[in-house]
Amino acid sequence: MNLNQFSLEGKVALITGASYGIGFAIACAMHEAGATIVFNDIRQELVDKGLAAYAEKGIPARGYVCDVTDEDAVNALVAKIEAEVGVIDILVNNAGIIKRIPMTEMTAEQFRQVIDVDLNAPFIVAKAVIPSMIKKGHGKIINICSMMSELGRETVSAYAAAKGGLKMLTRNICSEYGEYNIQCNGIGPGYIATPQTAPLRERQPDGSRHPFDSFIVAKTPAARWGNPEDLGGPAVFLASDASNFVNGHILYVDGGILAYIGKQP
Ligand code: NAP
Ligand code: GCO
Repeated sequence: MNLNQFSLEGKVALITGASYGIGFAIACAMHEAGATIVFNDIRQELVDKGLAAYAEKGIPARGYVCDVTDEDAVNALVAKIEAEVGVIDILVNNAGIIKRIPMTEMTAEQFRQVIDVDLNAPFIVAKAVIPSMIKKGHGKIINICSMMSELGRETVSAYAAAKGGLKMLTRNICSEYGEYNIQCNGIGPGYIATPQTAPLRERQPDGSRHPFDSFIVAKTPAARWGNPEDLGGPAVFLASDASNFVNGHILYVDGGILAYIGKQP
């Protein structure tokens, strides 16, 4: 087998919201596979923080400030990247937010905010990069979905609706642009230790583990939370030629949670 098929040499990868967390880890893995890394974040201070973190790892990433929900800003970002770095070969729609509020207490505006970042923005950014991918004759789009693309739970109605929609947007991009040699797949991380899940892992006042922390460990065959680095290899696979016949697939990187009923208490 030709292992070069996993190489990203010569490819430009845009990872959204990648100053830290899952996006940062995926960008680092793609750099190691040879990709040129470009990322955006919503504020200059975050972009600066990200640039410093990439530099510390010897990664010459390019960072731009852009709110992925702003279509004009996204179109300008893509044009700027194409002019300064090159056509985007790989897009990772990673930027995302969550609001954990019981549905009957969530305002419609709060619901809309989550849908805007977690579903509308991946549409906007994918729409902006696809034309150049078609011209170039290939492209890879990776949408960061979630276990909540498959399951619900209390307080995350907007997030689950968005991530469920993102699963179907992934399949539709596959359906509409597969003939142009564009592969659009999703990664569905399990519970990963990042700032987004920090509230679910906070130590209790008595020093004990958060009940949700213990719950997730019991529900995971791997008996641990995931690390952002666990997502690097799967992302490189879906960004590489090794996955040129994989399309419309959601690859769950969850330590086995979705396959497991959970350990008996
Ligand atoms: P995170 O730590 O909250 O990082 C998300 C990043 O996206 C942050 O840098 C955030 O900036 C940025 N962002 C938010 N809104 C943005 C916008 N409008 N424009 C540009 N950037 C924006 O999240 P994470 O845990 O790394 O998760 C990354 C992705 O994985 C998300 O899509 C999340 O839903 C998904 N996911 C996470 C887990 C998990 O367990 N952690 C599991 C499954 C899926 P700010 O800091 O300003 O918000
Ligand atoms: C939550 C968590 C999850 C994870 C992830 C699971 O509140 O349940 O934040 O939503 O972030 O999406 O795959």
